[in-house]
Amino acid sequence: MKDKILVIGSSGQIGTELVEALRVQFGSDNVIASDLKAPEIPGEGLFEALDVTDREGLLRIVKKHGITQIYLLAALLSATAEKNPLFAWKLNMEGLLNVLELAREKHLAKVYWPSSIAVFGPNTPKDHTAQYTIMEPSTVYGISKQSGERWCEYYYAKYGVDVRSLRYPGLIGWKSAPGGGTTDYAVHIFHEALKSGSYECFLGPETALPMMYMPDAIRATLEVMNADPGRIKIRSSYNLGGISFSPKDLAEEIRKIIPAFKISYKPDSRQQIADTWPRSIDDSASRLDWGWKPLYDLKTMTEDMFINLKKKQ
Ligand code: NAD
Ligand code: AKB
Repeated sequence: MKDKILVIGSSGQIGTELVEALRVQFGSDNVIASDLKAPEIPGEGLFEALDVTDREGLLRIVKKHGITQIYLLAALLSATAEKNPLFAWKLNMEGLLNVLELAREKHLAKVYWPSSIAVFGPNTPKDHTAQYTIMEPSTVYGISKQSGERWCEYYYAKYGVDVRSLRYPGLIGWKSAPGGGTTDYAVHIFHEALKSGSYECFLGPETALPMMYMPDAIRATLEVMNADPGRIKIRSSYNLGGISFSPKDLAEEIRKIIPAFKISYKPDSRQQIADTWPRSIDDSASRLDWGWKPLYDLKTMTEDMFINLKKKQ
């Protein structure tokens, strides 16, 4: 059967880039973008307005296009979710359950749903955090991702839904703005470095977190989805490692390109969230099972961000 892909939440930070990559792999006509809001720059392929909590609307689009795979990206991220916890729970859980149910009923070939390092919590060991360890998230976002992982595992075990997932770290890209997370400083800092030569960071200087450059994250997503099903041994979500750095480390790297760059620190409520997350991730299961290997480090990511942001100016 021909692959027909639906990306839900396609106008966001990841969706913008994932849709592009999927259209290269499957052809523009076979990838349908969908979101509450249309993309800022209309892409080459089809777009459908969709609220993922509207089950009937979702079913209508799946039938209309003969969808065989869904990538579900619509969610509230950590910082935004803390402002409206019950709405975040509703969107993050209802969206996932609608997609998993539909995948079961309509025998979809595959589902992709991202989890996050937010599944870990204050009692989790912080360095090289293992795939299986203490997971007691203290944010509503983390609780929804932890519960989502259990649901993915359940739908695979009970109904054979081929659902695959990665625990993304904080993602950094130049093509689109981040959508309300705790790791967003690591994107804003590049824009401000070019615009004003300085940045006031909402996390403290030593707050190291797991991060990843967007091209690595997109490649990881395609690789885990293209892997032979027998190689996907974990059906909750895979730890995914990239780079680990603090605001101070990133500022030092930026100064290698913009020597006069200045950073100041004014931690806000996002600091409390960051303090509960790991500093670095052990992704050996991803490496072993489906061959994961990140390509970018702090230096190459910083250089590439500036090259592309300068071109965009
Ligand atoms: P984002 O906020 O940039 O994009 C989410 C998109 O979903 C937005 O375009 C929004 O309009 C859309 N949306 C919201 N409610 C919707 C609804 N009811 N129906 C349809 N669309 C709706 O988020 P992102 O950074 O692209 O993240 C995508 C996924 O990846 C999320 O599940 C997020 O938790 C996960 N993730 C992201 C990161 C990161 O650093 N960006 C890290 C870990 C996990
Ligand atoms: C956030 O900060 O909420 C996201 C994430 C790590 O899940 N970037």
